[in-house]
Amino acid sequence: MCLPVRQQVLRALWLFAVLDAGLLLDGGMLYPRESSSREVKELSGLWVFRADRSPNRKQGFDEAWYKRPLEETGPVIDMPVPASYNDITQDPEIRDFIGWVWYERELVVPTRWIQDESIRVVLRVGSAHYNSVVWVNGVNVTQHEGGHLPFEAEVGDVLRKDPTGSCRITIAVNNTLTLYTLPPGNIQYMNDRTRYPDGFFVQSIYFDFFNYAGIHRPVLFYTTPKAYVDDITVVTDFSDNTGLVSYKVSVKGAVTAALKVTLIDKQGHCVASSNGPFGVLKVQDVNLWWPYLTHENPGYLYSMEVRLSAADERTTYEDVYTLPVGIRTVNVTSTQFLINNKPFYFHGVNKHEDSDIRGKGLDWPLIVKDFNLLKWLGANSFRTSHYPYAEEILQMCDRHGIVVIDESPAVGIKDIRSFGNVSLNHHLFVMEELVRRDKNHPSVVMWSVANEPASEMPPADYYFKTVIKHTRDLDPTRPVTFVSSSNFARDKGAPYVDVICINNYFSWYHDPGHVEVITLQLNTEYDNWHEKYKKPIIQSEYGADAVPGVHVDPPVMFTEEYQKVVLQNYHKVFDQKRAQYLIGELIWNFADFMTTQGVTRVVGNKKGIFTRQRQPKAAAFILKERYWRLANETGRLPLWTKYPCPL
Ligand code: GCB
Repeated sequence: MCLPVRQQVLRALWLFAVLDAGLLLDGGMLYPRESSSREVKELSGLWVFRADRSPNRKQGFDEAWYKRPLEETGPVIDMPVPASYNDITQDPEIRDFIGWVWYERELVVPTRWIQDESIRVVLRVGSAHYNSVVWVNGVNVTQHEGGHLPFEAEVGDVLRKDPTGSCRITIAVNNTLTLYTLPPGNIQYMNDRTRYPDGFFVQSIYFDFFNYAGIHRPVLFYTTPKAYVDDITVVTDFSDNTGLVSYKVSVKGAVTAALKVTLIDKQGHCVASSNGPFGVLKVQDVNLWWPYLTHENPGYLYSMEVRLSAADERTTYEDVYTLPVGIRTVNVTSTQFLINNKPFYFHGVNKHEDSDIRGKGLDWPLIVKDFNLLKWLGANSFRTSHYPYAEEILQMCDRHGIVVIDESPAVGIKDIRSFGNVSLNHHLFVMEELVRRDKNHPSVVMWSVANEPASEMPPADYYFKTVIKHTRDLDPTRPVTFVSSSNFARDKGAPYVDVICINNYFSWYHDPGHVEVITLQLNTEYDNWHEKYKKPIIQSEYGADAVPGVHVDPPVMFTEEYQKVVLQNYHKVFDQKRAQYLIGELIWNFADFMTTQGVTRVVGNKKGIFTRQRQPKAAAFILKERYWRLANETGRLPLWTKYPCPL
């Protein structure tokens, strides 16, 4: 649908009015970027660490460990940040630890941050799993619930109490999950003293990945002037060859401020500019943001420079923040997913943030390797199963044109008590945190509010209707889905979503060993759902475990041959249905990943097409051939000439 420019501008202004309605959160969460007015000081590296092994895990709070250097209150060990703590030591108690762990880092901050009161100093944690309490020099500056999203606190006043600039950051993190957290979990005490020692407990989780814990993403200081750009929202559109960037800037710390907004292209040319806190930038001869393998120049990003000037009785402030902006549209019909009004077929993967030693810790070599593998594979997309991934990963997606289905941490909502108001309010809050963080990424094309909840339970209907509606109100520009595995669950969620996301494991969890049933069962399932709801379908998970290096032919389960043949049977049906209403296929999983120990897992889940060390199994080559073929069929270009597939 191509509206005239004027109508599109009005639509954008209406959107901004809607976006602010009924928010639970106050303030923005812009990614910290250096500029002429902002400094960033990363605190990655070695921190000191202690797990609170006291029976009730409360010794640290009772003895106020945050008041003095951690090494004065007991033994400490080195701990890298960012990283999960679980696999760093040789101690099984640390690997499986549940409860509070304490991190500490001492440093000296630049004198001018202390002396210059017009500088605002913010401490930001990219993510820490799950509950965090933060102190600076013994003063509690913030706390946060939730393991996958950033939080921050203004700490200038605390730092200024010590003119030497010395600074001790203490972060206590607790990985205990309850029926009301996202994801939910439950602690069970085993009270049979003939079988378990005193105080023995286990944490039950209802999701299939290791509950890695610790400080998973960078901790850093950043500065802004006292009057600063607090948040920016952009919504993009285009009409013929004119791009439209509707923007809204929120300012804090000044009653009045002048704002200049400039859009700059890759060559450094200013292509549009405007003044004021909201407006629409018009870009002639626009370079749209296109997904990888659909255009010769995918992932085109403009830079939107926001320049604020303000003054109070004492001084003047200038703040500069530059946001990467990709101009693109997303729409859904009953049979298609449209990016820039062109049908887009997701041929991609599901991932996890997971690797040897680091667990869920952000790791640049791993991130870059994974993007190289995605491109090698010819994958154009992934789902952030089953929680929001690091902002740094989404920035890579923006730049490389990898399309993202952005999933909340609502995985494994299986207990009826997790559908009450406490959980619902928390879920709404988390959706706000997620949309606030990721709303400006062009790569993010859809929100997934949950994975495989027990939505067949009676209270789930109101629960999901509310979460989906809230998400749509927060962001009317992107479709919303939830991912389901059982037919019952799907039937409950499907009326509310824009796209039906189906997980199934035919010939694995059902009819194990019988790959011959896949095509019949998949066809029946698709036709039923599409006929009933007239919505496009994504195969959001399918796959089979393969222990690398295990071979049997004719294939049997857990071999590389079996994984291949499962995929090939699914692909037959995908090829029939993608001509109709199937809009994507995402393999489970990109790479093997760690899980809790159990009788169905051989040192983790082995459904990866790559090993955990990112080496290809036989299935990776099947998928690579397929994805490059799909890219050539569905891409807008003669891809063979532009993208020589490394087959
Ligand atoms: C699923 C889940 C995913 C599991 C996968 C499996 O349906 O969404 O988290 O890892 O199945 O391998 O069982």
